[in-house]
Amino acid sequence: MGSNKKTVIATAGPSLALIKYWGKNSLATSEKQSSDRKLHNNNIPATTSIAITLDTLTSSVTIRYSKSSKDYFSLNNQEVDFVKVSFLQKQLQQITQLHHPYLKSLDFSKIEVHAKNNFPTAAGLASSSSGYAALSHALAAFYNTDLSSQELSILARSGSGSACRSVFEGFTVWYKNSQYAEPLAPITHWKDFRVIVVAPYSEKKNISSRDAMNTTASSSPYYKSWCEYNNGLVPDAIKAILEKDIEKIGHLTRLSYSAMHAAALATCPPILYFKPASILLIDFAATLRKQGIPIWETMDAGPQVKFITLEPYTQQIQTQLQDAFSEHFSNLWIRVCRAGKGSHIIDTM
Ligand code: 2P0
Repeated sequence: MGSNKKTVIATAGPSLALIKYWGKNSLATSEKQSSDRKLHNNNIPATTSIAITLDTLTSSVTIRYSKSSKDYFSLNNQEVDFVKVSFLQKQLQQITQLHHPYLKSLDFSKIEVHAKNNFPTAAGLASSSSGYAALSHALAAFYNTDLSSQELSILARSGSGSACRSVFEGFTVWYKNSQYAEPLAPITHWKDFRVIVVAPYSEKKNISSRDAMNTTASSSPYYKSWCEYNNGLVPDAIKAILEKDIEKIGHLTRLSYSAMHAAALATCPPILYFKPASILLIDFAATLRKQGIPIWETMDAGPQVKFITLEPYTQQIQTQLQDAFSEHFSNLWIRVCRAGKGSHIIDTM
């Protein structure tokens, strides 16, 4: 192993799920535990998810040796607990010991880590997927570990489940019980596929995805049905993406998010991510669909709404959005995204 880099900057885009990950399994209960599994047994999905890595929205992470005698981690220029970085450092150490035993132990001298998002953080826009993918990629490069993309996906997943998908470009699939995501179709596959991200609210969500998933699993009467139902959507969703069938993937996307939110809403206490503007935006999409415009909505762990559509319709949809919402939601935050690259290094010094 060569000496550590002095500075590394990595970037990644958020992974928007069309077919959702919502619920965790433990491999230990179902499979014989090898040391490998013991190390990597968090954020193992109970449902298969299919997602698109977005361009336009980005997380970037810079790592360099600390100028002071302590580790330091900032998110959007505010100091945050280093424990998240230190957890990933330990995971990285374990991956290299298991899979690259010829490498020496990593030199964890004090470092500074600066993470930034160019979009609202922890507001239901999948910033943890892009953030942990960029952080994992930056750490792996900083320590010269030369991980494969599958190993990077495992590392990112240990930080946040959905981050394992942001390692890859374009459309991705993460099978239930798998430790890593896989590429499904590259950026070039479906050039006019678009995601319009609409965020009427910028505040942080009041319940984390992790807690919400665990509460759904432990107290929703529909949890088991949700998992079976969502996993049943997967073969048709893969086919729809490979055949570039917008009607089909739009329909399946709607089925997946609405079933996920129904299962979450049935918990005690209920997990309710919808806010007034979310409902208005869902109605907006339904109205446009009746006019023949291909537009379907999805929602994640927050009140924001994402529309999937095709490039020729994006201008008309944006104009109608402004007409319908600007009076009541002056701060409507809208971004039109294409399929983006997977996590990557943008600079090393
Ligand atoms: C997804 N979400 O598939 C689903 C749909 C939100 C709704 O993955 O606990 O931050 O870190 O594994 O990945 C958001 O949850 O949760 C998420 P952890 P994560 O994108």
